[in-house]
Amino acid sequence: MNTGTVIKSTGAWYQVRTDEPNQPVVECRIVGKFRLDDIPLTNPIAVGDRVEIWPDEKTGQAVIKKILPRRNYVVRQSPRRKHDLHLLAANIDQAVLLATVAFPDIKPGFIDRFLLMTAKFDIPVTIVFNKADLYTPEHHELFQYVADVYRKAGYGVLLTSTVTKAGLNAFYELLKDKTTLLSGQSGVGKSSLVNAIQPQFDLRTGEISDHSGKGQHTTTFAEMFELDYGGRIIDTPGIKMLAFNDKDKYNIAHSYKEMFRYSADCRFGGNCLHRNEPGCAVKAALETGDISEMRYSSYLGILEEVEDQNYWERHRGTI
Ligand SMILES: Nc1nc2c(ncn2[C@@H]2O[C@H](COP(=O)(O)OP(=O)(O)OP(=O)(O)O)[C@@H](O)[C@H]2O)c(=O)[nH]1
Ligand SMILES: [Mg+2]
Ligand SMILES: [Zn+2]
Repeated sequence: MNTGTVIKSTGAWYQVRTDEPNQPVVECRIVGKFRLDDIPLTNPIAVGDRVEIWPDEKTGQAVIKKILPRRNYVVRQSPRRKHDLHLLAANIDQAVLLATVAFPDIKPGFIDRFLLMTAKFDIPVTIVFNKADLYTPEHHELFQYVADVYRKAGYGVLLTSTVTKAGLNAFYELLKDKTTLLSGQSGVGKSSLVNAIQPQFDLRTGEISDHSGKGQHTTTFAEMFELDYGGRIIDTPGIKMLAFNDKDKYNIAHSYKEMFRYSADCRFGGNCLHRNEPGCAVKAALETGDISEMRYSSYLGILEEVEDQNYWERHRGTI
C-alpha cells in the first residue's frame, strides 16, 4: 500500500504522485462507490485528493481504494446532470479566479457564484484580472470599480498581462508554497498565466475563435503542477456556466462576506434575507454605499434562482 496525491484525473484514470520521493507517477483505477454528503458525484475523486493505492491482486494494476479525509474541497453543480455534483479540487490553500474585463465577456454573477463555491470552507480567493494589455480607458475604469468592490468585500485583486508581463511578479509570489486552484471562464488565459511564470510546463493554450468569445476549452482535464520555487498549481478547464445549488437560501447571504459582517446588526439577525425586512443593516449599508449595488443585485438574482429551484422541486409532479 502507498499513499499519494491525485495530480490528474481523466475520468477513467487517475494519476497519483506517491509520497515517496523520486517515484514515477502511478496510473490508477478506482473501485467502489464514492459520494459526497450523500449526493452523487460525476467524478468521485478530484485533483488534490489524498488517497491510498493498492496493487490489484489479479492484474497488478494500481487501484485507489480509499480517499483520506479532505480538509476542504470546491464543488459545483454538474453542468450536465443538475442533481449531481462535480468536484473541482480538494485540499487547497487558496483559489485564484481568473477573469478579464476585456475579452471574453464576464458573465454577470460569475465571480459571485464562484465566491459562493469557495465560501463553505472559507477558502481565500484572489480575483486576478488578466489581459490588461487589451484594456481601453473604459476597461480600466471598470476594472478599478470592480477591484474596489471586491477588495472592500474582503478578497484579493490583481491585474496581470501575459503579454506585457504586468503583475506577474505579484502572481508568482501569491503562489509560493501554497496549493492553488486556478479557475475561470474558458479563454481568460489560465494556462497562459501558468506558462508565463513556469515556461517549462509548456501548457497548451488556445485561440478564441468563435464569435461568442466563449472559447474552446483548450484545457480538458484538471492537473496539478509542482512549482520549481515551492507550491503547486492546479490548472483546470474553463467553466462555461455556474449554477448555485445550495438549497438553504440563508447560506447565500452568509457567504457574501460583507453582507455577513453587517447582518449581525439586522433586526432579524441570521434570519434576515436583506430584502424588505424591517431594521435591515445590509439595506442601510447599501444606502450609504458601504455595500455595492453590483454585489447586492447579484445576491438578489441568486436568491431568486434558488427559490425558483426549490419551488419547482417541491411541486414536482403536481404542476
Ligand atoms: N492579449 C492577451 N491575450 C492573452 C493573455 N493571456 C492569455 N491570452 C490569450 O488568450 C487565449 C486563451 O488563453 P488560454 O491560456 O488557453 O486560456 P485558458 O483560460 O487556459 O482557456 P481554457 O483552457 O479553455 O479554459 C490565448 O490566445 C492566449 O494567447 C494576455 O494577458 N493578453
Ligand atoms: Mg487552459
Ligand atoms: Zn438584513
